[in-house]
Amino acid sequence: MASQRDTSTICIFDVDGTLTAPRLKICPDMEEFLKKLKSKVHVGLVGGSDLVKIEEQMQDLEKNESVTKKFDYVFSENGLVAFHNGEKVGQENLLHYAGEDKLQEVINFAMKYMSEIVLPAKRGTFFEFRSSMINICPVGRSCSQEERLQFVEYDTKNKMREKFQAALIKEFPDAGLVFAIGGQISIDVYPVGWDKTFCLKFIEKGNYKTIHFFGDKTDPGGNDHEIFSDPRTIGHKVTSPDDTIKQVSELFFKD
Ligand code: M1P
Repeated sequence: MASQRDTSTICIFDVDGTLTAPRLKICPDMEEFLKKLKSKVHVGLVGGSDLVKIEEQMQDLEKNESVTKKFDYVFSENGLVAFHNGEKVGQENLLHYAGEDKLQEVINFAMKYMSEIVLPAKRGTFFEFRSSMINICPVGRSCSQEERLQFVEYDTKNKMREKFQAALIKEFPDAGLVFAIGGQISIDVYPVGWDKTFCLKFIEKGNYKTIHFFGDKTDPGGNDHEIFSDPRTIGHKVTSPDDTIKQVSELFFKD
């Protein structure tokens, strides 16, 4: 007899570095694994990226089905844009919340800071203004995959983003904004509280007994830290998509 789906448990996954390699597409093994997991428990995604990027990475191109319909919950921009069973259930607006003046101060400071550093490459789109956050990208979001990896190597050695993050925090201590190192090449800026714990307000409506969270950027300053350490979740730190499969298998597919 097929085992019943446990509707009192949900697994929430970060996307980049947890389900996929950073900014790359989901691999078939992971796709299969998530389908299998979905037959056991509820499954949700929470990414820092906007929905367009999460769709690019997670979409089942053969079926041309939106990612929002494939999982119980899909949260883009940390859950500030939220979907439940394919329906949009929430969307916040950074500009309304923070106001033009404050955002321009941050953008102007960041432009000045970035104009004074030399990197292995600088391309285009240094700021991406999303519904609920500003993504600041010193190499430029239009860089190639090769230039992305070149930046990662440079940043690992020189701690460029950590220094930039520290400068932003020092300049705007009371702005009510968080400056988080989310992915490989950028810094996310959003109001305090608009981190990934924001998605829990939707999850809580599902009355789950157990909420597992899996993410790779779980250390302080990383964009998985708050939800990983939130008392409402059981946090799991993973090191790669393969490690995610390993840890989830130990929890749900032991025999
Ligand atoms: O992993 C989530 C992050 O993904 C991208 O980061 P990067 O391009 O720096 O690797 C961005 O979309 C970022 O906002 C997001 O947090």
